[in-house]
Amino acid sequence: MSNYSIKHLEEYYQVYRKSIRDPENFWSEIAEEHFMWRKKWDNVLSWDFSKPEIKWFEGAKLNITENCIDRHLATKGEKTAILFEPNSPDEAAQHITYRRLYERVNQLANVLKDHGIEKGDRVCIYLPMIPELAISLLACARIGAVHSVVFAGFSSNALSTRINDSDCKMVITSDGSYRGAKTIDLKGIVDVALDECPSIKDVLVVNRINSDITMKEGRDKWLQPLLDAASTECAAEIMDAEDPLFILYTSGSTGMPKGMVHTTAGYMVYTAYTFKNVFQYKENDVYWCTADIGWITGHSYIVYGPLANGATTVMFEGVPSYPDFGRFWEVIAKHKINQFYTAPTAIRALAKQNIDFAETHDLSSLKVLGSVGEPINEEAWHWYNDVIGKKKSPIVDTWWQTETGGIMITPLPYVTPTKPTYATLPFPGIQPALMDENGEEIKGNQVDGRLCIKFPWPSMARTIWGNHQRYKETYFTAFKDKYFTGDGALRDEVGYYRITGRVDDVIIVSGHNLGTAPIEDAINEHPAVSESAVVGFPHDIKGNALYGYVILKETGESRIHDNVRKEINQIITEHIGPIAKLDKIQFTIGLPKTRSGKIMRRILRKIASRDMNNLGDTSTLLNPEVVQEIKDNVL
Ligand code: 6R9
Repeated sequence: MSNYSIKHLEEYYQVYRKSIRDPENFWSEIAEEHFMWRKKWDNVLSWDFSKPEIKWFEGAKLNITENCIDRHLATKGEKTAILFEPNSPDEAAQHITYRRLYERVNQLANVLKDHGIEKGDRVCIYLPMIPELAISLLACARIGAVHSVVFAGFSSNALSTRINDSDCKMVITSDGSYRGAKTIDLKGIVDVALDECPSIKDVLVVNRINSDITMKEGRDKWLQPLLDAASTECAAEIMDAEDPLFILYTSGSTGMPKGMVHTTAGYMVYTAYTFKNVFQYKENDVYWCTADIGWITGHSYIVYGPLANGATTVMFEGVPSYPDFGRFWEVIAKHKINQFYTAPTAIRALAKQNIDFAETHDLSSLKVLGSVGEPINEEAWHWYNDVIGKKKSPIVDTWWQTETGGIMITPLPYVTPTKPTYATLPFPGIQPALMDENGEEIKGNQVDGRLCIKFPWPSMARTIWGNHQRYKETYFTAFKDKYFTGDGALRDEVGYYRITGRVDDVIIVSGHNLGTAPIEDAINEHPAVSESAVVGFPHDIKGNALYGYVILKETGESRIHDNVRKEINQIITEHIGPIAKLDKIQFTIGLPKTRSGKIMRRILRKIASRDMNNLGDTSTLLNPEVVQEIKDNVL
């Protein structure tokens, strides 16, 4: 019997040891007992990181939608699979049962087939957070088409680049989307993109905002009439374990985005098993992850992981600030959310608001709080723990990546004692290693280095679409026979991991390696500071010096600014040492961020170095307008 749900710390260590001693046996037991296979595998794992080539459950046959939907129908047909909460609180929520999900996925699958989509074809999905988005992923998976979701906040340029990179045949989109008080003309963005995309034959359009759009004759069709005419039965395409399930683009440090390719069986097993354990999901729980399905977090922990467990998963169309900053907390109270999974950037933004926004809502249903996407600073961690969790909902600070497919380092709630800013312990099956600059593994505790993974896990990306060489160079070349994450980490005295940020964020000042995250943590301790970012800039004597961009909770006079500058450096000196003091502190109204909330340090670095003409593409930023403001006020 596998330990599908880990209940206490001793059990975690037992399971972990078993997963390392005999990984093949460990994963095959889980796969065997908890999933539906059309044919079992011939071989659990074959791997060679030097090529790199990784295969899990080779020879097995399955369809992931039979695991996410069909097998639940007998016992959970009337259970809510997807709970849709619209942008406006005045619009009713929708409860889509497993039975209805089955019918709707099959209808769309049939429409795709009618439009010539076959196993292996790529379909681009460019939709807001409405049920049709999740249904589109599943409909593709039903017939073996490879979905490529592009976040519906990306520009036409970013969209056409991604469509062309993977030669998509079709786009599924909507007339527009709601975002707080605004509407966005999605179809207009698609139209501009498609001028550059010769491979697209058909565009299926969901009517979401009833807007007046142009439909191109012979290419564009409203989706709803096609669905209404389609059968609610569609036989699942039987897939090989290693057939691609989806492509998802992630930006690299330079050039073209990387189309990470995830395959079927390993991804399914790993996302399902991590979901069960990291969120301790119980049968009648209501789980909510606030990510967009345009990101890996949404793929793995809104759609596939929860549905494979027969869970109720919430899809939220709106934003945390509309109609006011109490929206998240109102939704938690309304749907009695048990597990809530969000990002530090959202937590920091909400922690800045009047505490009444949180305190006027009943949050007592919460059992687990999750964090993902970037290091969570100490102040935000405590606010989340105290104000939202009332110190009784453990915070799971989950470290992972688009490339890893699923959560890699994380506490298990009610199992692993948490520690602020620490992602804590590796999930079963995950073998982290910290490496030094000479490529040697650093053993023992109380050490820091570059974070690698030594052994394959089922949900790792198998390649970059159309560029296996780049996959090899990016992830398997820096350290021999290891997957290099690009992150730095430290391991404390009990073996807990703390992710210190991207290694390219390490700044060497007078020969000392400084991670940006601990310095920013220190800055954020100042009561007047709401957010900060630190970068290096060239310095004659020190090699590099530190430049801080700081957002204040309230803007004040310049006299106060000078005091705050001094106090920030005092706090840094206390927390880290004088070596980490900032040479320059620029107060700003915002920081350039990616759509998933990550600070674009590349831009900040260039501005701090006065390399203004070469900022690269800023059009995919969440807030491109702050770039000019920062440039105008550079010190
Ligand atoms: C899931 C996701 C991956 C990068 C990763 C790391 C950062 C994610 C984190 C975290 C510290 C955490 N990151 N989770 N850093 N603590 N809990 O975010 O995927 O968008 O590909 O980003 O995000 O730097 O390497 P992705």
